[in-house]
Parts: sequence; C-alpha cells; structure tokens
Amino acid sequence: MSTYVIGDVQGCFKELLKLTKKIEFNPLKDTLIFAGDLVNRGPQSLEVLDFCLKNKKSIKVVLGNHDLYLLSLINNNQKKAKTLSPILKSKSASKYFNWLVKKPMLLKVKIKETHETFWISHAGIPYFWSLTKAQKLSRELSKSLQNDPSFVLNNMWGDRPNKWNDNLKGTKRLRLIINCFTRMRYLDMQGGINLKTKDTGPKKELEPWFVKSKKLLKSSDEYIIFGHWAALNGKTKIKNIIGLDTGCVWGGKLTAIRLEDKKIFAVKG
Ligand SMILES: [Mn+2]
Repeated sequence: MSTYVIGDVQGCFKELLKLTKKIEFNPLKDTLIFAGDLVNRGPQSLEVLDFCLKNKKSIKVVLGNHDLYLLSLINNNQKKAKTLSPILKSKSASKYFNWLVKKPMLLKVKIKETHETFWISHAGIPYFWSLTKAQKLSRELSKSLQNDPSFVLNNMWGDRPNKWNDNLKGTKRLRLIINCFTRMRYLDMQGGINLKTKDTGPKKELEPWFVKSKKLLKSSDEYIIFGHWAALNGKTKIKNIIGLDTGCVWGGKLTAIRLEDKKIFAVKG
C-alpha cells in the first residue's frame, strides 16, 4: 500500500503509463494523487482523463489552472481548443466535467507509518494564509464551484486583486483564491502575488512564494508539495517544500514521489 504524488501530466499519457509501470501501481492497493494540470498542451489529454476515471477509486486530484481552463471550455460548450478539442468533442465531456469539478484545490494527506503530513496543491500555499485557513478557503471555493460553476469559471480570469484581505468578497475573492492555489509563482515586494514571471533567473523585486511559506510548516513532519512551475525543475532548496513539475510536456521528466519514504521516481518525457 503506497501513496504517490505525481507532477503535471499535461496530456502526456505515454509517460504516465511508463511511470505507473515503473512504480508498479496497483489500483487495488495504491493511491495516486495528481498535483494538477492533468490536461492540455500534451497530445493525449483525453486518454489521461480516461485513465483517471477508470481508476477513480484509487485516484485523487487537486485542480490546476489547465484543468480549470478545461472546465470553463466544457461549461461554455466550446468545441475547439488545440489539444483539448478531443475532450470537448467527446460524448463524455460532461462525464469528465462532473468528475473534475468536484476535485479540491488543496489536499491534506497523513501517512500513518511515518506520522508525516503532506499539503498538496497545484501552485502552492501563500504565506498570508495559515494551513488551516488554506483548507477552509479550498472548501469555500469548491463549494462555489459545485453550486454555481458558471459564476466561478466565467469570473476567474485576471491577475487582480493580488493581495489577500479577509474582507474580499465575490469574484475578487474567488479569483485570488484560484490564483494562489493554481497560478502563483512569485511574490512582489509588497507581499502580493506576481503572475507575470515564470523563469527562475535572479530577480530584484520578486521572490518565490515558498521562501515566505516556510513559516507555515510548524514541524519537520509537515510538507508542502506542488507542481505548476516547470522551470524550477523540482528544486526549491527548502527541505519540506517539494516541487514535482519537472516539465514532462516540455521534454523534461514526469516525476512522482512516494510519500511513505519520499523516494522519487521519474520517466523521461
Ligand atoms: Mn499549472
């Protein structure tokens, strides 16, 4: 019985199969947790979703920005969008929608054997929330997404506001929650999230979100795991904050971590 977290698959179905072979995934015993961005850009997004639905009892997912994009396209009945078109045109589009729309922004996973706790979200957890607050906000967002998907999916676009405040309401609130969980990479000097910059070269006025988020982890038994930021190639230089996006869709690797012993498994993209 093992629990694996897998980085951004982005429609790379062949690599996903190779990886599940490498870890000897047994759907009757093991759990796969996807760190978001199952779909888009890669060639076989539909096959990735079919794999997930086929094994849904042993699969957990947190939503990534590309997954939300897919939900918005299905919700608006759009049929064409480059690599997502086969899903949009499929008779099962609503089946994929109904499965994905129930997925959380954040997962908390406790491993019995080691007494370790892993907080998993696609982009990370910003320093201005506590872990408990992040969990509450993830639940709040999921509730809105399920009660009124059109409202959430049609109002999530945009980079503002970029600073948290407990009094935020309506679309501003849901947009910032979504952006923190699914798009965040850097913080600016005012402590807001900066959504423009991707590369990891030296920055004068920006710092990676995880530098400040170290303080959220109160013991060495707690970890944050995220995907989304391929340019990091998994490196945060912070022991308890683990990046899993190793850019499979860009010719890098698809990476998994086994939570019981934190062993890393990877296959070439
Ligand atoms: Mn992403």
